[in-house]
Amino acid sequence: MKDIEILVPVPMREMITDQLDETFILHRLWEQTDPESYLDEVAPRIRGLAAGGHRAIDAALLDRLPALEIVSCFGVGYDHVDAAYAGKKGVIVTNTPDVLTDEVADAAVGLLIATLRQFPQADRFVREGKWLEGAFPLTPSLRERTIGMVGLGRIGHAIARRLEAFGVDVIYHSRTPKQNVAYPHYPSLTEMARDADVLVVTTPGGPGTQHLIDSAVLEALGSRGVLINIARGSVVDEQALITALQNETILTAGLDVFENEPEVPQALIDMEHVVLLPHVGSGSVHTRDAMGQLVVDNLRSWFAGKGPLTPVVETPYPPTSR
Ligand code: 8YV
Repeated sequence: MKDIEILVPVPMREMITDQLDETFILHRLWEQTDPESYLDEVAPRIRGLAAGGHRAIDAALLDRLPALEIVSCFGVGYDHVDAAYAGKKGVIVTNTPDVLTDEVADAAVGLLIATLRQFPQADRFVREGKWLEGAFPLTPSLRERTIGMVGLGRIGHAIARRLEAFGVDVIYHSRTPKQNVAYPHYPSLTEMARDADVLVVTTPGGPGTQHLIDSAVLEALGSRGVLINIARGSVVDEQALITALQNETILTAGLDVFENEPEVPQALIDMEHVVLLPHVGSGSVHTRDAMGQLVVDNLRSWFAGKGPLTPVVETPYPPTSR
């Protein structure tokens, strides 16, 4: 495989690039002084791409790489990759499902509890010496809440399973009901929001879910309502959320993702009662290692002629007639 050329457009963890270096010829695009002319020079020979970060792998880039066979993405979400177009061109796209499910589910439950019980604020309270002046104010609670899962894929399911152990009711919204799932299904998100007092967003990003959580959904969630988003910033209309928080249309929010991250609107930063995380859902050494290994293993498996390990639905393998 030493003659196979792989493009890495943006920096990736060394445990990924070191292993790819051992197996393939690696082109680190971000290290080039003139990346555009470098890409022009190597493009005809590129057969694989390792996609990190959220740099768009769009139709224009795919068209520049005529020999491309596979795009191996770091992350379960791949809304930055035009997978449908890749599929039309016969290019396989892979992601890193399963290996991050438990970590992200742990993070979602942690964020939910931290948001309700205001643990980050309580930590600041201790550090600022305020405890000496009096007790920390009482907080909202997870008790007697109904949790509305927005999406019930692998991660949504893992969160719901954890929440069952917390003794709260779980309901869910998805386009079609899931097989063998006992939680009540709501075809209408607004109706579910009316019956829930927490929404946990776990749907994939992309055009199909753009601003799914809008002012009408937040209005339906109501003044006891809490929004938790560990999916993609694009799923929530951030401006509508800011307005709903400012007007106390909903109670609070815990957000790990943002529409234009790493930029976070000042209006959210200024709100003491919301909890904001820097997209760390899968961000443990253990889980990022497992994700990185799957990025490497997908490329190795493909170029060993054994097929991709985790192809996305838009690029099934073996190919079906599409
Ligand atoms: C990653 C994620 O942090 O898997 C995903 O979809 O959002 C995260 O686990 C991200 O993809 C890394 O850039």
